[in-house]
Amino acid sequence: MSALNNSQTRIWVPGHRGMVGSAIVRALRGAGFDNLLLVSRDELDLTRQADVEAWVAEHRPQIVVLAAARVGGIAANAAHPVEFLVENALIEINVIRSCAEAGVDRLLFLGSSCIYPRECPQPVRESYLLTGPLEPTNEGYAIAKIAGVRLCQYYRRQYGYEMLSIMPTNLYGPGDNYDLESAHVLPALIRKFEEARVAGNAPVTLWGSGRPRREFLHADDLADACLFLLRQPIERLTHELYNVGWGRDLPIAELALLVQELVGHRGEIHWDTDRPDGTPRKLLDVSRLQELGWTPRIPLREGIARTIEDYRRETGRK
Ligand code: GFB
Repeated sequence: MSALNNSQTRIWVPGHRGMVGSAIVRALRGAGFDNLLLVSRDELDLTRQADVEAWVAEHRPQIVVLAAARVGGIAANAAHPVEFLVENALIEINVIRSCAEAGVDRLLFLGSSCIYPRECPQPVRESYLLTGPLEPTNEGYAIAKIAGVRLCQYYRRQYGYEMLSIMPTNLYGPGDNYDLESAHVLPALIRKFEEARVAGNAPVTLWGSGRPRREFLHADDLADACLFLLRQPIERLTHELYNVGWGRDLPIAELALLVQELVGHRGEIHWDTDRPDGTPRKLLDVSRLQELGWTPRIPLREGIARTIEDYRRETGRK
């Protein structure tokens, strides 16, 4: 049976204010699901075990899409491994365990492609998990996410809960973090090129060599994949882990030229090679999800153009 029975199904989206969580809420509402359980961080701190247990026992969500996480780009991850490991592990264990104890129908856990070994063959298949050392710049975050993936697997295998994990590639979209020290590359590029354009096409300094390759997926496509998986009968979901992406990547230097063109900046680009490159490549093998019948819809060029519009609206330039 599908987990999404009717429009009155109680669905909890922890992390609903974030870029990914808010995209999932938009998708659920757009599909007619309006019995959403949304609780903000001020009302419920997901790192506090007793509070999470009490809230879940009271509200008894039937479906959970766990989108709450401490996230950040390469610099934030490298500088704060303690917080990335501790906060994410606490959120995952508290939410997943409380939901199991309250008898949740289905739980979808959102991981990240950085859980896979740094040097694994490309494209990265789900089966490569835990076959080699991790990328050091985000090891703390990756270890927490691996714990969440495994916890869902264990609950499914040991107790039969419908818990599964999806591994999105690098995500972008409206409501992203544009703080330059903690942002991911795409929002950082949009802000840097836009500010430089406004300043009369000043030069832009980017990080690393520009050679690492990355794959990007719009948050609305990820949300669509979540809905797709929630609608599948569990018998079709024979795997515990599904990669989500395009299965296509590009070098950061090429991404920079694309953002520069779409922003309309006409100036120099400098590369600060004192900043880390991170993992050389993490292209996902997306055949598992494709075989089930799901593919993304928002091409990179269009997605970036939309995100630039969103950014200009948010910063009052439009
Ligand atoms: O997106 P990003 O911060 O993280 O960086 P990761 C991707 C690549 O873009 C790196 C380069 O090679 C950066 O050096 N880059 C160039 C920049 N200019 C910039 C810039 O101005 N800002 C940023 N941030 N990068 C993260 C992980 O890895 O990816 C997380 O740390 C998570 O754990 C996330 O998995 C999806 O792709 O390297």
